[in-house]
Amino acid sequence: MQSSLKLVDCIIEVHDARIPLSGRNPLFQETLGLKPHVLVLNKMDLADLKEQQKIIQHLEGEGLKNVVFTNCLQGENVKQIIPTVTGLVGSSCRYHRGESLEYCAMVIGIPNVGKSSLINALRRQHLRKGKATRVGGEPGITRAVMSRIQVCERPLMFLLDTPGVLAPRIESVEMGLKLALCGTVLDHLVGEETLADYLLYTLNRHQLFGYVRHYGLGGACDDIASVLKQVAVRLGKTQKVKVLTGTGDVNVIQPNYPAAARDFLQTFRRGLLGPVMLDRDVLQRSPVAEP
Ligand SMILES: Nc1nc2c(ncn2[C@@H]2O[C@H](COP(=O)(O)OP(=O)(O)O)[C@@H](O)[C@H]2O)c(=O)[nH]1
Ligand SMILES: [Mg+2]
Repeated sequence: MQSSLKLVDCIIEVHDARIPLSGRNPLFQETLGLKPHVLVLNKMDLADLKEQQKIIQHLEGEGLKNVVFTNCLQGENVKQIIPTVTGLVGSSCRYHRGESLEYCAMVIGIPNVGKSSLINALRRQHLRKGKATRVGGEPGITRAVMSRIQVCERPLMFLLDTPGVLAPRIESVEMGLKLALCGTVLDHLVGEETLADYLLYTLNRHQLFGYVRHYGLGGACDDIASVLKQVAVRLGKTQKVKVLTGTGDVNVIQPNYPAAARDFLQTFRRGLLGPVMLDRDVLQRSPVAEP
């Protein structure tokens, strides 16, 4: 990735719009410094963007001036990216070159934020061609084969068709949990039940009670065991087990907690529990510094 970055005129960094302030790998910023950079906050359909201006100000404070919110599944705002890139490359004096020269951009980001989906969406929008790269639900499925895809005629612009995969920067346990909720870290590394517990805590704190409706629960609850038990019963994920007691065998219904936790997480990730802003606490904690 380091060597291909040298050939690139612009970096398109993709990140998850639900965690606009968490988990980005700052490494390349030092490495690249002067290269034009666009931050694409993808999965906007899953994000609560009521405080979009605050997010943009916050990112500006970190020196990120070119931010585009997208939904790569619907192609929303994807059209804004290439004009932003050409504008940046055109106005950066280091890259003032003859008109005939072509541009090359590279997509980078942490796993599962939608890098491949963005490459596909750009290709669809600009050349009306179908799938360019594989898209996968598990982090790290993209293979390392380097070729270029044309994404624009005028100016002639190419995109490396293999995104650069960065490791997320995990500064705290909570940041790690947010990253895991967004699917950027393999679930089993955290444990699905731990993650489900953090999800329930977050939904309650943000007063997002869609889960109560979705699973037909009696009401909001902050006890994960109780919620998962009800979810398991709802989904029919239970099993009868014989328990030996002093007075003989008794059949008890045992909920399948891991299956319930998995369903809870999947339902959340599909957006069925409503949009979220997992970095709301960061936005509230640190008021935007005056320039
Ligand atoms: N809801 C939603 N899902 C998306 C969006 N973009 C990508 N995805 C999904 O996110 C998952 C990871 O996408 P992928 O492009 O493979 O991510 P990569 O690992 O960064 O290349 C896939 O299941 C995609 O369908 C989006 O804008 N909205
Ligand atoms: Mg990929």
